[in-house]
Amino acid sequence: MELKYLLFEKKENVAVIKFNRPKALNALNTEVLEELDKLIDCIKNDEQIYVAIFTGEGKAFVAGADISEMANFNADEGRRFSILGQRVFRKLELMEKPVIAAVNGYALGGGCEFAIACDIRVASEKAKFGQPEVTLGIIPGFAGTQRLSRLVGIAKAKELIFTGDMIDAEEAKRIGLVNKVVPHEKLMEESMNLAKKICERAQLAIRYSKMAINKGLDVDLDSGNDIEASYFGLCFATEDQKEGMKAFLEKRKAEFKAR
Ligand code: CO8
Repeated sequence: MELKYLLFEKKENVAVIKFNRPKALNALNTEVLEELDKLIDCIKNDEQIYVAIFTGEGKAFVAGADISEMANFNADEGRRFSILGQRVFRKLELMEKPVIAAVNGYALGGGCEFAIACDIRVASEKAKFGQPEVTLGIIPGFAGTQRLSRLVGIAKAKELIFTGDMIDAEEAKRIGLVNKVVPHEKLMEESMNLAKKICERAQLAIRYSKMAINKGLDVDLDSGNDIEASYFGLCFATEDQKEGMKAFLEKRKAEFKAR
């Protein structure tokens, strides 16, 4: 697949994707979103890929949606751009494989929304987060009004969105926006270590966990428990469950095969 704005490489079972439009601080325009859309399909369909890591080239992770592209939008164009971003981010969220955002720098507006659509966020101590849309006369449009409040709570989400203030990595960690803050030069190593640890586990069990957590977030507890029970049952139809439990009883390390 030809990529203009994204760098893609596979390191064993880990896909590493870099937003690569550093002159515009990796801002998301229609072309980038369309590339991302296709790349997510490739990652989803590649059986060798267990985990994906997204990061950014240069001083930004992603400094938001592309302001030069949006500047002359009319209402319909704005709505369609929002729907495009929402659809692509939702596809990433619904992909069963775990996705880590290795946030190297600015994660603003659509960049913060993208990081939130990933499963786990590891931040460099240089990372900065924010939803500055109201400083531009718009609101978050790639599901930031929805996911941010689910992640950090309504009050913090409203504070960040109403003020447009930027917060640093430590503050983002404190409010639960990121999982972990690491020294800048260790960002990829730490993210890769996390990805490798996940790769060693039973892959179908991880994918079922992700689906159970994500689907459960949208329903009441009893319905969520039903979802969990269904996925729990499915685990017993996998070879990994047989191997995992057999290995435990034989006091040896399990050898999972993602089946
Ligand atoms: N879009 C387009 N270009 C950008 C963007 C962006 N979001 N961010 C930075 N750039 C460009 C700059 O224009 C500049 O270009 P040039 O060199 O040609 O002048 C280049 O990147 C470097 O940027 P700066 O010179 O500004 O770099 P600084 O280090 O001085 O500042 C900042 C870094 C603080 C990150 C600053 O660039 C900034 O504030 N950027 C904008 C951040 C922002 O407001 N992001 C939110 C955008 S809105 C959004 O994401 C909404 C998402 C939902 C859309 C819904 C659809 C309708």
